[in-house]
Amino acid sequence: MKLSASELVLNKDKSIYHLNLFPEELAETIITVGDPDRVPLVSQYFDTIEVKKGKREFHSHTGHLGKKRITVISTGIGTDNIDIVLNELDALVNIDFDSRTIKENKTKLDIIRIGTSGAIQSHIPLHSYLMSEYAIGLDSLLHFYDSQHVQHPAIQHAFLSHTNWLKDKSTPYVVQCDKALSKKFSSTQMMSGFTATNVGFYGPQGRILRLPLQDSFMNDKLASFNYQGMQITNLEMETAGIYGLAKLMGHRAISLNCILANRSTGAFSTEPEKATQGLIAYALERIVQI
Ligand code: R1P
Repeated sequence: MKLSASELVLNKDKSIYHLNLFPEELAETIITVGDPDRVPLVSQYFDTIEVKKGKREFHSHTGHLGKKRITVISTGIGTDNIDIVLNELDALVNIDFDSRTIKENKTKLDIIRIGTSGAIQSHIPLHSYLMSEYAIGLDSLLHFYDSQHVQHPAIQHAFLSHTNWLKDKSTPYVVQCDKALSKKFSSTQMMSGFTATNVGFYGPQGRILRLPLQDSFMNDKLASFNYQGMQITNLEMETAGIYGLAKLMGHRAISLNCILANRSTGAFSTEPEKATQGLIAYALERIVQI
């Protein structure tokens, strides 16, 4: 089936609409970061950089580190942006832009998020590295796709009843990382966690500046949720969307978080850049070995 101009949107030069990339400009190993300024902090380690592109919040550098060809791309904030980034990355490798048809032989991407996050358990120190084994999406992104088969309904039901979750907010979905990739990034330096992904930084993460919350105990309930020994460790804004869409599309994804805040103790890092740089170096060391 031929995808119409309104479904597969290309720029005049035939690059993909938002990411502004041509298929040949994308590597099969992709690092996603939220902040566009983090892109050069990753690519500074590359031996060579062949492509530098940018449009809106989506900035990308493609180059080589050793034998590995890597694209680092910024997603901006939130799973709404993840919908754009994951779909366009997938289109770049699995859709033929000339014929506007889906390719028969699919390419599997490795997608590694290097992000920042706030812990909700008091024992998780600032600057620790946390890999999301599972993620719970408190946004609604995955429900727009035929996605029941990649969700974990038993955990979702337990979460709904433990938190007395207001359905007006969302129906949470639970998704898992790629297990093979998780092995590649694990070490004694890397904690394993269960990440909650939400649609905002303030109310949706239980922060009160001036506005009262619908549930002022939300973070306590998230922290005390325990499903067969599995506890929610941290809050951020992309991981569940990345895991869900990557799995549906047949890609492998892993989310690595540098813990910059502890919401339980009220602490925030005084050296966020240095801490994040450490995680970038850690991730790149392992990416070249994949
Ligand atoms: C909020 O400040 C942003 O930081 C975290 C959240 O997920 C959200 O995107 O990740 P990044 O530092 O990777 O953007």
